[in-house]
Amino acid sequence: MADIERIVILTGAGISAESGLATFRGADGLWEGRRVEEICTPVALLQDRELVLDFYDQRRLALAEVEPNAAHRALAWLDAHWPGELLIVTQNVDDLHERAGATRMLHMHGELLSALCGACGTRGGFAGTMVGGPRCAACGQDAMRPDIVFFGEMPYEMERIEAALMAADLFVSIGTSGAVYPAAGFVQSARHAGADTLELNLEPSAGSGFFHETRIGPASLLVPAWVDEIVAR
Ligand code: BV8
Ligand code: ZN
Repeated sequence: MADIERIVILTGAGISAESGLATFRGADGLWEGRRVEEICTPVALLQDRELVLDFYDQRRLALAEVEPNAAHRALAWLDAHWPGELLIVTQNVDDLHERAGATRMLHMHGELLSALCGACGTRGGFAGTMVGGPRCAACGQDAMRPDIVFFGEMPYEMERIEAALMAADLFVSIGTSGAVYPAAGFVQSARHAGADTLELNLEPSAGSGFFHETRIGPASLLVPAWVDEIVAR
């Protein structure tokens, strides 16, 4: 690999699987028999508000039962010690990267521990349950929703992400099936901009063909090994 200075790391549900959080498209990838593509939409929020709020309430409450795993901790260590540019772009809405200590990161699909007012757009930290929950503190309307990017909605911080991909020397994708865009297209953007591209995943993904290298295995083993390798270069 050429000299590496600027790294972009994309993570998906697979990095949190060994912490006990269900992935989307694994065997357990359904919620009460519904697919995430059916629940995670603005229409579902309008038509079946309680079901959507409960889907996120349950996942928000489950955060208290889980801990970051060795993969989150290895990335947090790299974040703290890597002298060059580094950005962790997570598709995940859990707080396991933060709890492991990562700081140079962003949640492109939103966060369980944040609420958004559908009426006035106010966003803020939220830790409770939304079913029968509070009204918006800013505008007083009963329009609180999870601060989650639904299908058909624009992911957060896309300009910052695209700038990082254009400048990257190395793009690493960890624990994602490559099923959801625009995240699934990041590898192509990075590669087109001249970055080396590496995939660490439990099984080949929809995007594996776009990576210079794919390593197959659990994140808790592959990620610490990759961090050791990149700092020893
Ligand atoms: C947008 C919310 C445009 C949070 C999510 C047709 C109709 C409508 C839309 C579209 C369409 N065609 C394409 C689209 C666009 C759509 C899309 O891509 N749809 C797909 C289904 C075809 N995308 C969007 O709508 C996006 N927005 O395009 O906006 C726009 C443009 C201008 C203006 C306005 C709008 C928004 C996408 C975000 C949707 N929100 N989630 C939540 O509920 O969590 S998506 C959801 O899936 C999650 O966020 C997750 O991040 C994402 C991807 O899932 P993965 O993280 O990859 O998880 P998955 O289970 O799939 O895979 C896990 C992987 O880990 C597996 O490969 C497995 O092997 C591996 N693994 C398992 N265990 C381990 C492991 N790896 C390592 N170690 C282990 N132990
Ligand atoms: Zn409001």
